[in-house]
Amino acid sequence: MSNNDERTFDVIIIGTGFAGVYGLYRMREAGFNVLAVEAGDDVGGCWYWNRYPGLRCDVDSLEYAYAFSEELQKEWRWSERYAKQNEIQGYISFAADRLNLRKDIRFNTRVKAATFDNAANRWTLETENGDRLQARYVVMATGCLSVPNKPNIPGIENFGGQLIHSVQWPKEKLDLSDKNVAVIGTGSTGIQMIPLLAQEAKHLTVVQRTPAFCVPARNQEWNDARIEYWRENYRELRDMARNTRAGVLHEYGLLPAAAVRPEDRKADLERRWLKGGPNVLYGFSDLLRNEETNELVSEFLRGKIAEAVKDPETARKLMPYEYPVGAKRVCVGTDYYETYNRDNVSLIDLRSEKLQQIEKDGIRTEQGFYPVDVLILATGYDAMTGALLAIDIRTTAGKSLREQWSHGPQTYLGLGIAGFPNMFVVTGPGSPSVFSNMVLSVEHDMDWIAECLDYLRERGFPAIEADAEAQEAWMDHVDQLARGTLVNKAASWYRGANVEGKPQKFMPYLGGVNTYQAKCRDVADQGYEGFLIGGEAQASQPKREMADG
Ligand code: N01
Repeated sequence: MSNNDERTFDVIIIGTGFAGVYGLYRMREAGFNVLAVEAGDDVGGCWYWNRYPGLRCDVDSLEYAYAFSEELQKEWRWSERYAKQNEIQGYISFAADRLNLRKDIRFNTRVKAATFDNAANRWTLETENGDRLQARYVVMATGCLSVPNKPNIPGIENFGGQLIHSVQWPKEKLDLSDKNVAVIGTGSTGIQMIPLLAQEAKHLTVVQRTPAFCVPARNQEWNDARIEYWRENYRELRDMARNTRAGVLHEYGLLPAAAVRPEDRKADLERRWLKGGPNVLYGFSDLLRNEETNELVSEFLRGKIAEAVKDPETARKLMPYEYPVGAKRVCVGTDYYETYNRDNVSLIDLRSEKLQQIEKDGIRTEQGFYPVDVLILATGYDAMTGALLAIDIRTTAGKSLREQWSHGPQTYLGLGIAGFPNMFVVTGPGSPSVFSNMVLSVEHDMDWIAECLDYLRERGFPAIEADAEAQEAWMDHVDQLARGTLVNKAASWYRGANVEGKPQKFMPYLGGVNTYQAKCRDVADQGYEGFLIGGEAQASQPKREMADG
């Protein structure tokens, strides 16, 4: 394949994580001429880039897997409830090999610009290697959590030791045995790595800006009976998951807390706590809508911190009070709180101990100096919009996505963007995405896109674009759903609050996976209602036609 490909592909997919790998297969099976491009040198997306110690998924592995293929399901055996990074990356890689996809993936190819020619109905992609690629449709499978957030921490440029962002963890093993290590950030990433770093490092200093709620994983190896049960029933089980609000087979309590007797509430929380994973958050139906319910669960979780951490002062520092539980992502960890009982672990709680600056060999706060040889930024991502806006996306009609989203993202169903024809986003802002089982959601989105492209092909329509009015109505709906809950009471990455200067707007759709997928189905059944379909109609007329399509 030459670098400057003269061909116009039907579809180019950007990214080969779970979404891109499935999308490539799905589009190919539908008879499209499809290419995937990937910045890394292997498939896996976030599971390729991230390889920090302790990284696992916090959705059961049997559910955090493709559902579309009986063969994949039968041939792959997950070893544990919460699979490790290398096992998940291995699985995506296995799928790519088994489905013979690699020949249609260009690795080490990062797209830097994409321009839609409104007259020719064609996208041209420019890569950092200087290649140009053309396609009628582009599918952004670039991931919600892929661009690292590197905050401007005072003095960080003066640090003389080894500085690592969790997303760019070195491939070679780090020997930390005689090192003073510090971690900045106590989200899911920090919480997974902290217990393991504490076991390895001479001393570990944790810098906490906001404490997270962390529930115990209670990870375990799968036994054969469990695996067999899933293999035999996997179609039904996956369909059941699709019909839930998170796309995961949690045990969803149907009642608000007020409808449950006080003694039963506590017993149910305890039972769920022992079961492990996020189940403890699904006991009451109104956790995210009712402040009293939320406080009840928050207080239960704070009580667990007090039980786990021996020093009451440290325990108090680790307790979140400033936001409702669930309004920031609840973390799933192993021995996280217990780690603070170790002699070689210190906690800098920035709420009570102000950071002055990072210096050449450590961290200076108002209360002291902490020597550091290795400084780890577990500071998260420019989530949901970062990877899309990292590409300069424009049209010859004068649109720029960076300009259009300067006040926050706007999409129709998370899938289409008004003003940008023939471009689809997978798990985009305005879809359940990060509030769902991502694997289930990416499969849904890719299926929907492939069916839509098939519809256009059958009818000879060369262009489709989200209608601006439908988009506005959808985003109002997304906003209303968030306003009906407590989620706006936290400075979370769901709202862009973690990145300096980013517009703050709650981005995921909170109506549930089941409702969302039904809505997408209706839109398709109504001839892609809310989309403008343009071009030379050879069959039935679309509902509305694009002005210049
Ligand atoms: O990132 P985060 P993450 N000074 O943004 C702190 C998924 N994931 O990589 O809370 C000091 O959650 C920041 O503080 P604050 C999962 O969806 C899944 O941990 O903003 N601190 C916070 O403590 C997750 O939610 C898995 O006040 C600063 C931390 O850095 C998402 O990825 C594993 C700071 C960032 O936490 C992101 O998780 C890992 C500053 N200037 C990740 N800036 C699993 O499947 C930021 N912080 C298990």
